[in-house]
Amino acid sequence: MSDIPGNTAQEQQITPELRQWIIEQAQAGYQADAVLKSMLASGWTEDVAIAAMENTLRDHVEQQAVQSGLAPASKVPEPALDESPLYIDVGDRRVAVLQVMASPRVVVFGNLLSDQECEELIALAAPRLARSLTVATKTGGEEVNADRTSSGMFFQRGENDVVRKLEARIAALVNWPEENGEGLQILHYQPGAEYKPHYDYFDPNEPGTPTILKRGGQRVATLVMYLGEPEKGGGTTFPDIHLEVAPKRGHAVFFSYERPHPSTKTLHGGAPVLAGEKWIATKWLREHRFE
Ligand code: PD2
Ligand code: ZN
Repeated sequence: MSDIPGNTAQEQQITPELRQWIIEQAQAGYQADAVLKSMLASGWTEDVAIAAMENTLRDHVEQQAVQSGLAPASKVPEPALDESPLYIDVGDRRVAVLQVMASPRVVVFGNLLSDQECEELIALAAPRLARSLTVATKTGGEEVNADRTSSGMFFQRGENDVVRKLEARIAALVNWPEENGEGLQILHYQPGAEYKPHYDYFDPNEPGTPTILKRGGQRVATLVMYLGEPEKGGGTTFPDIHLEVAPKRGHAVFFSYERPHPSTKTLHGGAPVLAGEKWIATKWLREHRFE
């Protein structure tokens, strides 16, 4: 590994030369812990060295992405996980943090909904179910899609007590304004039903997308909440990262995507239900107020 530039460790200043050195070490294939060790040996304090590495590499990756023609990253919803809490207090409930992945950002929560709330949502939705539609990206309208064999419905934002309570809870959990959320969607999957892998953001290259974006900008995060568990199958899969989240009642999986691009690795699907029935509620979060 090359020498660390300058003799600034006493002042702990992140100079452009230091930033350049950090980028070069990463490009040369040195792992983060080796680079950190080298900085510590030169007198850097751990906090400053870690922050310098994280900030420098994050900015660099973002710069490269924009230079290669990608849209700049959007701000995204994010739960407060900095101190690795086991629970997040969302006002009326303590939500358990069960699993956290940094990139892509995927977080599995437990105890987001009570059994009674799950049952109430299912009962209110059941009489209003219809075969699920997906957004027709060619036109901006909606269409039946063989890749999505569930049935579903949307609640209006704030439509009833249980929806209002849940929406306030979600806003507190992921630090995102309630008004940027689409209405809660309830989906019901019977045996054999599935939702083939897809991205939840709107494809910027589709002609219908500009119309869709007028209602609140891009989707930037998704929260899938499990209301009723099947006996087998029905997990939420993330093929790029070989992850499958079990559809356990009261649990939820959150994931965010800072630009509408596959580099976010947020391809995901609902695996076929093999036995029993699966019920979920999905909350899609937009960049801006959703009208
Ligand atoms: O039901 C699911 O697990 C699932 C999978 C993929 C739901 C959604 N996407 C969605 O509602 O966007
Ligand atoms: Zn989805």
